[in-house]
Amino acid sequence: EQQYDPRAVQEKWQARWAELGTFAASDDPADPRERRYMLDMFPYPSGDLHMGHGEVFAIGDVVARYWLHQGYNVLHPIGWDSFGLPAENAAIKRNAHPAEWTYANIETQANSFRRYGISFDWSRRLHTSDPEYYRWNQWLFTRFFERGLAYRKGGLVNWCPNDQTVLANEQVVAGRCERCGADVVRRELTQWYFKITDYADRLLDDMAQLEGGWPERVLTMQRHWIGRSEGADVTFEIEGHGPVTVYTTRPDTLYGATFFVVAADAALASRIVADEQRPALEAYQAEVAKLSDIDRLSTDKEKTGVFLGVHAINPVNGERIPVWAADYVLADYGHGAIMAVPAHDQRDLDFAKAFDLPVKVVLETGAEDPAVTGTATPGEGRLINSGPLDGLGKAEAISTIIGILEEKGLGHGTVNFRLRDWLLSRQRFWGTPIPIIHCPSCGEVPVPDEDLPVRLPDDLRGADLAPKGVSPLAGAADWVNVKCPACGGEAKRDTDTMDTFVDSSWYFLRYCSPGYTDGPFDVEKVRRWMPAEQYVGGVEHAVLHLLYARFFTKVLHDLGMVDFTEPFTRLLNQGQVINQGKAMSKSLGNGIDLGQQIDAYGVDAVRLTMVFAGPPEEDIDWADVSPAASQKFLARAYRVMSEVASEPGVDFAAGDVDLRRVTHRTIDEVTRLVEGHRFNVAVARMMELTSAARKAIDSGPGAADPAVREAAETLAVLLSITAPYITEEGWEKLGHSGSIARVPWPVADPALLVRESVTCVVQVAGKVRDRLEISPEISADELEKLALASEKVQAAIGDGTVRKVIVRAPKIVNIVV
Ligand code: ANZ
Ligand code: ZN
Repeated sequence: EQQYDPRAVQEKWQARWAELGTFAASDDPADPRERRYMLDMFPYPSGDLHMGHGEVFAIGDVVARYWLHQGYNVLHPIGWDSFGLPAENAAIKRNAHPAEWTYANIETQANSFRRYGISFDWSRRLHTSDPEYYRWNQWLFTRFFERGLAYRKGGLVNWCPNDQTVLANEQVVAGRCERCGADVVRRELTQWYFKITDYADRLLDDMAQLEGGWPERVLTMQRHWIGRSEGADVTFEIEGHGPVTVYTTRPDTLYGATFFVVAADAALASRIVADEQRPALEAYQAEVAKLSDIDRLSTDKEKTGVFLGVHAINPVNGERIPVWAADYVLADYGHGAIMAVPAHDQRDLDFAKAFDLPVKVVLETGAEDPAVTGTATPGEGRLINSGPLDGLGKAEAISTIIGILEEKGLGHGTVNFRLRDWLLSRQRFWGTPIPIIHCPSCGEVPVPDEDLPVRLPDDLRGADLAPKGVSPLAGAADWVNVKCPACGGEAKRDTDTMDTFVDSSWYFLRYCSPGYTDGPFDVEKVRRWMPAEQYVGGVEHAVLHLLYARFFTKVLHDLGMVDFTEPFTRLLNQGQVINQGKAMSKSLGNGIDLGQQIDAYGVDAVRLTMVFAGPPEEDIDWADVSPAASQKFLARAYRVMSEVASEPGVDFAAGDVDLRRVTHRTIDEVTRLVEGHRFNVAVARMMELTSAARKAIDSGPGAADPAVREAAETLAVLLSITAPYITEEGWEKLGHSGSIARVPWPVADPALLVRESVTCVVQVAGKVRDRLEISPEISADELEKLALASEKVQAAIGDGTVRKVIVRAPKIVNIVV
């Protein structure tokens, strides 16, 4: 009985891999192998690795190791997304510097990754909180700034009262801070933005390149987030206040506008309100400030608003319509004001009902009068009550009215996006300082490239970092006060730091040349490795990180630094690891610790369990899987490898053909299953091969048959992509030296894939009349039909009547006449 000690074997092979450089990607331009880049979303160093990491990296490693076996030059790097709030909060609590907590956790995770046996090229390791890394965030910011793609503006922003910092729109989830869950409020502040809206069209159009390679739901989420709509800008005159433009997707309904609504919190509302209505407006504004956009846009929410005491003039028919302020119109979408068409827009109709405003139908849709039913008719129809548009259909009416508006200078066709510019400044410490110096005479002056990085001061700690609404950096006078690089006068550094999503928007490029000092990355090396063929990570990044990374790539393309426009060819979103049907959490007490699982079952069994549990996209309920069963299977596989009694290099062709057929069918299927990311089914096939080999040893041709060696070697290579340690050990037992990781993936012999056939004897009245070559798995019914269809059998039956057919599939058919 072979004893197998996972811990000893793990340590042995970790050392061996490092020594052999097994997983080092080659940058040698003469290396003839085709390059492939396998990228996992890099971790945040919040503590030790958890079960979720266990899953992503186990899955990513199946692909990386498979490619290595397929002979690719594989880049599979690792690094840490190591700036961010948790480190800062920990530092405040412990009166320490955030770097202490951060780098201690990174070491813990790095050790766990080593133990977990992921095929990383460790020489490319990076940490975004290293000055050598964030220096290039600053350099890139400066390039963006020079092109007008980084700018500062005042406006209403999302503010997390708990974290005391602003948040990007993408970080507000259902009105709450994505990090801490506090209700987000709106504040008027001057902040830095990236002009991602300049790229809205390209972010949308380039998705054509991702069809098929990215999950459809991620593409849909991005499409919605970008939110392109086509419509028209139409200018109304507000009596006594001049022209105001609205955005509408339905200019065809212009004759049906019966009132006008301004966002309660838009400056326009305060500007045009009549004196007698001002107190009412101000009271209302105080209420609206407490609401999130989600609340405001909810169709279920009761409609509220205030009449502003002024009227607007419909540009096409001169009608006077009342102007209201309401919360269901948002200040920062379109123009922050709308023409309300209650007959054909439900929210306008709800508002009209609430305040007893008129409803005018301008589309004949066949449905009943919205004023009566309370249900607006937003669809298609023939135009009525609409002057020159009467009788037209929707599309025709839209182009006609746009033509009329353009001719009169009262409007034009336009495109609108839901996407807002990316708010990137944060009032926190543990991030990349924004490399701008504010000079009273020169304004915003970028720090010259040769003075980068602008390092974080290292004397701030503990309470110095406590949130106070302005960046902790503002308290470091020595750091803040500098000379203006342009005029030499007294000036001050910008004290905000960058959103950490800036760090993760280009880290995958840095991996291609991590030590590079002449720029963020070596353009030539990036050209060779990128785009990353496969990216693996959680779907929670569908609109944040993945949109930002795509945006950065396009800007870098325009800067002439990369020659592609999409960074990730294929994306796989793994499911979550849950327990007892629920997400793991401290409060539920259903947490599972990755380290403990590894201690109990060994790395291979845990990794195999992750991969075998189901399709990679689906959640794994740890209560439903069995690492103990995985461990047992691995022991069986290892025994097969240990018991092979022939020498390496024997001629497989001389081996037992039945076992050879199973082996080659397994190769064929597993290859296709791995290519199609059906890893769990691939593992099931490997289990079948193990059983077939076991049987051949025990009750078949025996352990010395060459086919047994072929099966065992094949099993070792196939299984090594998800159980690396035991297969390395097995490979050694099989008499080989070196790592199994670079052994060529086996190729199925087509001759052995041909389905086996057996000979079936057909008797008529006790005499053999025909022999049929058929599949051994044929059903009795099918075999009976085949036998009766045989010409020889038909001839033998002649005029007789078939009284009975006895089928013993697949060997004999007996026809009684
Ligand atoms: C009149 C109208 C008639 C509209 C109709 C719709 C149907 P999307 O598709 O999302 O771009 N709208 C415009 N600006 C708004 C704002 N700041 N806050 C809330 N709603 C706003 O939506 C565009 C439509 O949403 C516009 O078309 C406008 O209502 C409303 F039968 O104008 B519509
Ligand atoms: Zn100056």
